[in-house]
Amino acid sequence: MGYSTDAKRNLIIVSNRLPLSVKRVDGAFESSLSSGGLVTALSGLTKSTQFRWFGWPGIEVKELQDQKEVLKSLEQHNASPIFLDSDLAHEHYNGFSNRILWPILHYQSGVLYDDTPWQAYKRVNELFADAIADAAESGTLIWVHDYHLMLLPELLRKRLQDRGKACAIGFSLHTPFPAGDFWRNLPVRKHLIEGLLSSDLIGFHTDEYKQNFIDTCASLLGAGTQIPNQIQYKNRLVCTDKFIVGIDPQKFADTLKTPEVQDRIKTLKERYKGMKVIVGVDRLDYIKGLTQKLKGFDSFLEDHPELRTKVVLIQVAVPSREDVKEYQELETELCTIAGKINGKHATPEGTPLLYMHRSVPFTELTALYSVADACLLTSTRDGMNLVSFEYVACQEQNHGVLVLSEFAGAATFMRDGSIPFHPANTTEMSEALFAALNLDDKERQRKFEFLWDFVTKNTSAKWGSTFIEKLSRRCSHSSAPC
Ligand code: ADQ
Repeated sequence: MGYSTDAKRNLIIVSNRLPLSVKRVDGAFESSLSSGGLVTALSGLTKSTQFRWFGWPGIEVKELQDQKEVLKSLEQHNASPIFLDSDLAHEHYNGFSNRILWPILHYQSGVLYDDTPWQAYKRVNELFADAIADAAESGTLIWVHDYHLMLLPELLRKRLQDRGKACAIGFSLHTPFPAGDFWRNLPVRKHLIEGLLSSDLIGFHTDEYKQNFIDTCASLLGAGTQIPNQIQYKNRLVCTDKFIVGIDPQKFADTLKTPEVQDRIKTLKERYKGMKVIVGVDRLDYIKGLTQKLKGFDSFLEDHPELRTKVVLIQVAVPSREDVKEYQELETELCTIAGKINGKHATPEGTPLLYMHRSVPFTELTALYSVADACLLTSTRDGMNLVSFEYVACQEQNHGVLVLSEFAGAATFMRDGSIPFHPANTTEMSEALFAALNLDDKERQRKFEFLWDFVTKNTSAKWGSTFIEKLSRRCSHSSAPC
């Protein structure tokens, strides 16, 4: 049962959301590309690999006739919708995945738990398993993504066996996996781990997350973990590994060359002539450390009052999970802090902080990355952080400096090329920022070359093909060592 290169038929990608959001406009259904780290990573893969993508289309579609229309409109993008009613989708996505699981995965204390969202989480994983078990053929590689679907490998394996289909199941976690004891806070911790252990291959962003997972399997389930990267559980061998997720740097290079972006860069450079520009782009999420970032910038301006008119921080905070209370509260808090900072440091010449709570078009994003002398990323925890890669991809001309929290997964690989700091330490952040803006040309070039080499070598296409290749080897020899 080898893996054929007719990958369109033989590779299924599964994520909670499809990369396309469907909307009803004047009675008809329209789809548009959605944004986020997973979409960025997997869209790079579309250049090199063909696959069918399963996920929720982001809208409730009740009528059968309407479902057929959505199905047809997504078919041209090789996307297959899994329809969920809105209450169930809400409880699964906001209730369990984002309010209970996400904080645990990112070391947030004060664990929440409630049975209703947990039941919804299980139900949605079952519905996904039903749809995919029907669609897969023997020999199909099934690559499941992220924390919304941790039960899926087990549910799917059972259904595939019942249908007599032999498929390889891979799983990639896009968040950290927390250390030792932390995971035990979650009452349903065992179910989720057992769900994952029906995979043939589990991928993590860093060796640290992988090892945390392996240790948890040993302590929680007594799984055999003596051989590196291998977990022996219930007569199955599960392989684990680190796969460096990346971006498609060429897409940024191509966009930067367009007249629209070149014009925009010129305008921005004119506007900020004689000033240093710092950029920040983050989903509005507490894991991105935005509160810490604004406080650190405040500290920086207090430490260097002479720079108030010479430095600007352009912070894009992309709206995210707006139905979740914690995110609404964070948004209010950030607006207040941003107002206070400008109240304190503004001069008739202008304000040192531009806080934008909205999404910006891709062309504007690349122009901002390109004109910035530094990029400040302050995650308190972050699976990888692809914004750090994107900034580097847009800095081939200027060799801007990356100021990167040591808690972003990306810091594991980019430490030597960036200026690292602890995000809770505002003094350290202020010093890191000052150092970045005053780095001599030689050191800036050295750091940049290191980062450029890393970002251009570890592309999303490479990430995808490495994972798929390894998964296809598991498909051919499921008992072979990892
Ligand atoms: P995210 O938490 O979403 O991803 P990140 O990795 O930084 O975080 O990716 C964000 C992506 O969204 C970037 O590609 C960025 O360009 C895009 N984006 C940001 N603002 C945008 C805008 N205004 N318009 C369009 N696109 C925008 C999760 C994990 C990360 C992990 C990724 C991938 O939380 O830790 O790196 O998945 O695995």
